[in-house]
Amino acid sequence: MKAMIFDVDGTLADTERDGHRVAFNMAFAEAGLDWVWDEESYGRLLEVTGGKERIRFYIEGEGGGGVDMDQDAEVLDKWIADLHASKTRHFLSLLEQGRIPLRSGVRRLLTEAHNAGITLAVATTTTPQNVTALLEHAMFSGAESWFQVVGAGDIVPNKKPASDIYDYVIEQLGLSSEECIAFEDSHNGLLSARGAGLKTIVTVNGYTENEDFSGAALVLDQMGELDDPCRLLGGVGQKRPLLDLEWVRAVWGGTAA
Ligand code: XBP
Ligand code: MG
Repeated sequence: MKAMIFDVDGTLADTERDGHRVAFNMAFAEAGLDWVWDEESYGRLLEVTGGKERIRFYIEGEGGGGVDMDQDAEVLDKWIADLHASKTRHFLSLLEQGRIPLRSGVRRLLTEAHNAGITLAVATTTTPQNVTALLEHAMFSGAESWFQVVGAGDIVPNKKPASDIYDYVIEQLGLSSEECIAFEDSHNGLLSARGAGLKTIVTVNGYTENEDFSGAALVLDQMGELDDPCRLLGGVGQKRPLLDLEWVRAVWGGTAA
């Protein structure tokens, strides 16, 4: 096992409910829109990955939501991109305020892997600046330097569940999919990683816990800490208190029991 490739939203941190969702609503209010994405409806909107894609999905689902759907496609694209840029500004400011911590066990596992000389990488749908800011504010200043490749956002044509972002990261790493393992939190993310031929460990969260994770090598509620142990939800493995490098290697090698 040469590399560990991490999803960001929902996997490294619970960014969606108290981060992205809040930032979308702030951008909507700033733009004078009366759209409000509450916790429940946002769960349904998460079916579509990518913030700009999610806004478009919402507009289409709401029959326009006050937006003229017959306008020139380029004008609509620009309007969505501007609204999304405002959302990103608000999201970055939430991160800067330290409002979004890493999930349980994330810092520990990243540190263990880094110290063991395992290559680390990111494969995410979110905007690249969001990754930089999350690592900077939730992990430590300069933490992004631990990651050899950060594959993010519009760098590939198709977002998750397409495998494009994982294919891109694997290629940039100069490795084969057999030499890597992926970490995801969602069905869409799992499909993306599996599509790229990666064994995948899933740590679920409140929005994804009831999704279909067939094909995952291991499903846990979280990576966990000794005083905040993880729960085994699926896949092969015996009850262990936390996801450490030894367990990851065993899952990757198919020897976890
Ligand atoms: C993450 C996403 C992203 C974020 C918002 O999915 O779907 O769209 O919700 O980020 P994954 P942007 O964890 O599967 O990569 O607004 O920057 O797109
Ligand atoms: Mg995710």
